[in-house]
Amino acid sequence: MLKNLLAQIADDRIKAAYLPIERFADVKADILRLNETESLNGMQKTIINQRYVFDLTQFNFVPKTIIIVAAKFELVGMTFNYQGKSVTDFYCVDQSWVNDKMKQVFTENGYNLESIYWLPQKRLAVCSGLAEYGRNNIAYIDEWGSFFGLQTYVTDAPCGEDYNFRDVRMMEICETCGVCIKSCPTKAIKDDKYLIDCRICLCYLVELEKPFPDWLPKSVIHSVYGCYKCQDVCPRNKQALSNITERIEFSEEETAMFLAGARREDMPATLVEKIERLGIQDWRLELMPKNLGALLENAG
Ligand code: B12
Repeated sequence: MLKNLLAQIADDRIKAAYLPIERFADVKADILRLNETESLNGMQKTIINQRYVFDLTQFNFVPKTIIIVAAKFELVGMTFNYQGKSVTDFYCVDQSWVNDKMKQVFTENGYNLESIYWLPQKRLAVCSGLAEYGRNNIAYIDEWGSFFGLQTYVTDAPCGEDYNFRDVRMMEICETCGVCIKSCPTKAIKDDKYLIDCRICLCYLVELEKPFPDWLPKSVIHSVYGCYKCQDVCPRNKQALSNITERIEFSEEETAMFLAGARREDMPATLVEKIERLGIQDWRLELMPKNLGALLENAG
């Protein structure tokens, strides 16, 4: 049944798996065990104990199934030109249409469907057979590497018996590779434990609406919206990274607008079109002055 519903959304940019709602208890119990077996930092404790709380009574329908959707990122190159400097970066563009399409198909077939962000998305993707963990704590799918986003939904459509459920697992290649550990600019990926130190992960520092901490060598900042070092060097990502076929060029004036913290409504239509193609027209623009500024400084 669920297979038939998902067939109506079939697209080569998405892959989906599903689990009966009862299985979530197993996943949650495994995660809560980390409280005892790992020395978690405050952020990890908050996520595990206060965010990944999944209350079935919050819905106005009886959830029967969790659906996990992996949506391939489109990698779009960006070039910023400013005062004679030119810096390149890339952005992972979401498949933003998936949510609406899921809603439409399930509603048309008489079911309720709610998107929920605060579920252990990577772990659910791995346990449902959709993905495998990499040593860098990111989930991988064979031909896409790690360049995809995850979406999770609950629905009252019955799951049926044709689902997979397996223990959490890491890709075999990671057992002996370790290049992500070596390349992590802030040493957030640890040799002796699987969980990363998320408070020093460059992605976190870049996303934070605060200046970079003093201990961080500014020379390591290489992207406006995150860090790609552990994914860049990963042998499982070679193919995905060769797929950057589109590049958006930002002129001197456009780059200056980003640096000045311009919002969407302050921008000319030509620039709005570019930021909307990337999907950065929201809060992401607020990160531009800090991060693009650092990138341009690094360009000498
Ligand atoms: C908080 C968060 C962050 C934080 C902390 C990330 C972290 N790894 O600790 C920061 C800001 C640093 C971050 C960065 C990134 N994030 Co993020 N992030 C999240 C968020 C909101 C929660 C994840 C989390 O911290 N959970 C708590 C921790 C404890 O759980 P966990 O990371 O799943 O870890 C599990 C495993 O470690 C497993 N486990 C425990 N022991 C062991 C042992 C072994 C051997 C194995 C295999 C597993 C295992 O159990 C843990 C609990 O499930 C999720 C969305 C969501 N709802 O889950 C997105 C999410 C994980 N992020 C995502 C992305 C894309 C990124 C970045 C790649 C973005 C970028 N390049 O700029 C980086 C990757 C950094 C990295 N190396 O992990 C995607 C991942 C897609 C994918 N392909 O895997 C998600 C799912 C968002 C989405 N909806 O698409 N992120």
